[in-house]
Amino acid sequence: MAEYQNIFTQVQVQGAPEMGMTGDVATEFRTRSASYNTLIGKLGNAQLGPIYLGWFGLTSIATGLLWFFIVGFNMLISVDFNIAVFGRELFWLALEPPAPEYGLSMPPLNEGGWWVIASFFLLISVLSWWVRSYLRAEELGMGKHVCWAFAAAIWLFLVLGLIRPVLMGSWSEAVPYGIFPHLDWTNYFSITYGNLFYNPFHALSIAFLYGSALLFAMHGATILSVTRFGGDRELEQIVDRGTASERAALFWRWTMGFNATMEGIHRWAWWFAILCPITGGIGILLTGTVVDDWFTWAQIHGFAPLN
Ligand code: 07D
Ligand code: 07D
Repeated sequence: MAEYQNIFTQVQVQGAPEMGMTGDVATEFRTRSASYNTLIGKLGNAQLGPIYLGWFGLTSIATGLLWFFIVGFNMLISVDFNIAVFGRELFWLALEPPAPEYGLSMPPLNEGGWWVIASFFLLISVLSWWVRSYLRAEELGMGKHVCWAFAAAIWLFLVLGLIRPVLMGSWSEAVPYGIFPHLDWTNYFSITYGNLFYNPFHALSIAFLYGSALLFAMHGATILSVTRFGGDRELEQIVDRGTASERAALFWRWTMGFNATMEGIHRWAWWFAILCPITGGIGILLTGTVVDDWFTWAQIHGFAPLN
């Protein structure tokens, strides 16, 4: 038996599953049963289910699968349905957007038409999953912080695949579906527009990405280090501050002169996380529409050498 227990190291008690709120909460689309899995219990909560589907969840899964199969079949066609080649080259296969000459028109299916159709389904899928996250939070009387954070990621996704291509007048500007092909696109984008490192919004996005990782590490580590004093009951510590909070706060004041609060650290994390794709989306939106060459732009603004 472990020496002490907290919510991260709990003994896996497997009794009647926790079915969640009933009362005012709609139950008709919720599965009726739940099960336990000891292995996933070592990573998080051992209980699997109940799960809520509802119309937006079902729409999202159905359109997501349509996107997945359209992409998959196009990849299979590109290797003449040879499963061995498909397996070997999966990471390099792609469904590419149409060529520039088609602009925003509908091209023949095999020249980007399938890309347009697949993208339509992916759009519906991602947006309905967002609505689902909003409605589930609403139903449980929660704040909408998760939904707005997800919306920040969707902003970058929309800029990359919809808003910027429409502003540029061509689907060919959008990202291909494929593992390495989408990395090639990213590299090519940077080269085409004169090195994305000189785009200040790319820099801001990186600062928030690195900052998010640092804050997550600091917060996770801090809470784990005071769980023996009840620090993992974070919200209780906000309303009734115990020595866990006092120690954690003092630790940070000792080491860097300043401490976040039990509540505030989650706001720091939320803002850093959402600002990564928000600033990133602004940077991509400006590229090719307002600024054609970031290196030249940086020379004009005095932070790249004039040769
Ligand atoms: C860990 C949560 C789970 C999500 C996962 C992703 C798919 C795609 C596609 C079979 C952190 C599931 C993946 C459903 C399957 C097919 C055709 C999230 C976690 C595990 N990228 N990107 C990856 C996407 C863009 C870039 C990996 C999506 C931009 C670089 C994965 C999008 C640019 C690198 C992936 C998207 C860009 C990656 C791991 C959409 C600039 C890597 C992702 C919809 C931002 C890394 C081989 C991960 C890699 C990687 C998915 C967009 C750059 C396949 C869905 C266009 C430089 N990207 N990406 O863990 O290993 O995310 O690539 O916008 O090095 Mg990407
Ligand atoms: C993609 C949000 C959309 C995703 C959604 C999820 C599904 C699947 C399935 C769960 C990630 C939909 C999910 C459909 C669900 C399952 C199973 C978020 C996404 C809605 N860069 N770069 C960034 C760095 C260079 C380039 C951001 C570093 C080079 C381009 C980030 C370096 C060149 C773009 C970042 C570096 C280049 C970016 C992404 C270093 C290439 C973008 C932030 C050290 C040679 C994107 C403004 C993010 C952006 C972006 C980091 C270098 C190109 C901070 C650290 C110079 C074209 N780069 N980069 O959250 O916003 O992405 O740029 O060299 O578009 Mg970069």
